[in-house]
Amino acid sequence: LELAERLREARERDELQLHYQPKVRLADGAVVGVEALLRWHPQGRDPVPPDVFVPLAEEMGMVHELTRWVLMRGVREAAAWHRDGLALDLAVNLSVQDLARPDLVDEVVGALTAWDCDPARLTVEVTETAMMHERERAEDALGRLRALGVKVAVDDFGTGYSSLQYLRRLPVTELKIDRSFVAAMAADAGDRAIVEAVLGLAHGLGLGVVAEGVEDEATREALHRLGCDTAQGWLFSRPLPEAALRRFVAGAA
Ligand code: G
Ligand code: G
Ligand code: NA
Ligand code: MN
Repeated sequence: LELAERLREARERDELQLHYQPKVRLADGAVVGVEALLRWHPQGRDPVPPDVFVPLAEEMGMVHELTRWVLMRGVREAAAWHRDGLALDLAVNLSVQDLARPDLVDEVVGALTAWDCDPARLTVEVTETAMMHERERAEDALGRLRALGVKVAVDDFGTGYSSLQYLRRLPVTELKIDRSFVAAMAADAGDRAIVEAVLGLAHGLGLGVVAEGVEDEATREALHRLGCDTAQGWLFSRPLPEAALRRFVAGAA
């Protein structure tokens, strides 16, 4: 309960931060985008990991406040990168509760307008479980975002309850292959087969693919051989604070 009270005050107390994990194009190593990941460091305490406080915020019905903050901060920083000539896409995670509320699209538009950011530079990441849970509203909200030019990624693909039929109907542009399949693919033929099947599915449907959780060179190599476009993971970079991200991109260019 104490943690919950502190979370309510985290924004006012300036305890939230965004870190950015690079998404790398495998063909040439270029950083093509970043995923924004929320960090919370309560004053005078250890940081609380997002897989603890995001579910807590969901329980408390305050995840929309976090999402609004992430959108405003992330889009503001992305617009500054673009003005500085850094062509980086920004991906923001949405929770299932974001899909269920009627003001999501207005809020995304509000952030893009406030910072004068090109909608085509923004991707929202939604887990397949969240999409399936909120089918109707997800289809509506994501369709409206797509119509504005915002891209839609299916996060943690392969781990949730999903229907391929529905995937075809949803306005998605990208599949993110969950790291549980990617981690061992260089050594495990079964995992490799799954990754290959997802790549085939994505390409057949005209979708982009991001492999998550690439931690070693052998995995990068295997993904590149299988025709995967883009990857994310500790091999390239951990999620970084904004200033460190700029240094990373400058070094990779
Ligand atoms: O940042 P880390 O890699 O530890 O993320 C752990 C989990 O928290 C992931 O499932 C990630 O999607 C989720 N997460 C991180 N930042 C956000 C955010 O801004 N919004 C939502 N909804 N989830 C987030
Ligand atoms: O659920 P989502 O895919 O949004 O979560 C991203 C999570 O994965 C974050 O917690 C991030 O820190 C973590 N992550 C990113 N790259 C790697 C990696 O290469 N290995 C591992 N183990 N975790 C990673
Ligand atoms: Na994500
Ligand atoms: Mn993921």
